[in-house]
Amino acid sequence: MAKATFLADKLRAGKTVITGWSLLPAPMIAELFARSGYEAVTLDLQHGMYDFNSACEALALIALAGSNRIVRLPVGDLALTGRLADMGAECLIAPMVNSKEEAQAFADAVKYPPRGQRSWSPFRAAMLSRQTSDQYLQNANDQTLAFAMIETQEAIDALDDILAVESLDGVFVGPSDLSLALTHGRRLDPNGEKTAKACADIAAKATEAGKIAGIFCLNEAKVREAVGQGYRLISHGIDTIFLDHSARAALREVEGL
Ligand code: 3PY
Ligand code: MG
Repeated sequence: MAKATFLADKLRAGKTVITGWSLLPAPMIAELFARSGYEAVTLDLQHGMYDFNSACEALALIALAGSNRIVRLPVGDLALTGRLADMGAECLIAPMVNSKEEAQAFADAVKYPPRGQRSWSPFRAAMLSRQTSDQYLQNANDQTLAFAMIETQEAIDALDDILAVESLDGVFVGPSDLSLALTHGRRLDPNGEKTAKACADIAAKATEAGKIAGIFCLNEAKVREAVGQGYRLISHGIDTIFLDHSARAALREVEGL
């Protein structure tokens, strides 16, 4: 059986990883992303419809198809953080992290002592990463990534402190919420100039602090811009949008017959 290739190793080696983004809780959709060649697939438990059971199933199918496994958590859910790490998520993205304390509590839920306070029993994660429990214990803190989302004014104000949390591996920018924060709620402008400038600043600071920078992108131009800004974990391709666009296009082809 092929040896697992860990997301953490790729990102720490400076590789750019593009992740598909799945909101629809049919695990085979996540598998389709993986089989179509996406190097990683993210299951969205914040704004998507995944629950614990559908996420568990999808994580296994992504692993089976040979891609890397990422979850975006619901806001502030430390219990689910540990449970999804146990079920084989290699990277956990926590939304709306606004302070050093919140970043620390989240990273503590991802890492085993002495680096954190994750509780032991990763039988599924060990299985999916093809390791014995002893091997898993030895490697888990390096192989299981904690990313805090930076998407509020509070987070920007606390960025240096958040980046100083040692056990945090990276930050992940949510440009939509960030644009709302930057315009005091007046404008949703994830692709705008002001948002782009803030994204560039966050990537520069993260890289300087030795953290991995990640970002949610809504089009190809934004992916290119993000790569140039130093982002390495980049989402591009959302199942709901794929389906919506394809359904409209298919219907247009036969409309009026
Ligand atoms: C944002 O852009 O705010 C996100 O969280 C992406 O889903
Ligand atoms: Mg957001």
